[in-house]
Amino acid sequence: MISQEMREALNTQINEEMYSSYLYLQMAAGFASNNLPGFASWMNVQVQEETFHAMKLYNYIIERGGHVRLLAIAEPPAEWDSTLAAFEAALAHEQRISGCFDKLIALAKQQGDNATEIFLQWFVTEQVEEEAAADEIVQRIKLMGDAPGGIFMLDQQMAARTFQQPAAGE
Ligand code: OFO
Repeated sequence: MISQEMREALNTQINEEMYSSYLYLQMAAGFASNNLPGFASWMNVQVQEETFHAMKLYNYIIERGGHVRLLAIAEPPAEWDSTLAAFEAALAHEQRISGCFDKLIALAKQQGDNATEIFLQWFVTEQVEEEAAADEIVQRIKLMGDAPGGIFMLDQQMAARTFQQPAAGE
């Protein structure tokens, strides 16, 4: 069993992950409308990843004998000024999510909830990758500067990303 406070905190994190999914779906829609299908495809893979994160938390709460309560998902911003601005927002968002997991782990430690602490370690590793992925694209866009056709070349590379379903137990 997990404590009521821990269950509520994990439940809130499901909502954060669903918001992440919604945020990236909105970004995907913006890229698709701006004729950047590669960026849209990259974001759609991100949507799948975030849904997977939410489901991982959902399954854990149930496995530990808790009840899941789905909360309202906030409305994401409607648009961003540029491709760079969207990825800078994605990076800032991932940094905030990393902070959420740090707080959840602090709570698990405080409660002596070793199982939840170990469970949450997966997300800590995942967040390192998530931040690095967003940061890499921010840096690539910045390096490209105003190079003619640069954004369209990068768009073709972005299309290569696919969703890798983690192995069972991950
Ligand atoms: Fe983007 O890692 Fe979950 O939220």
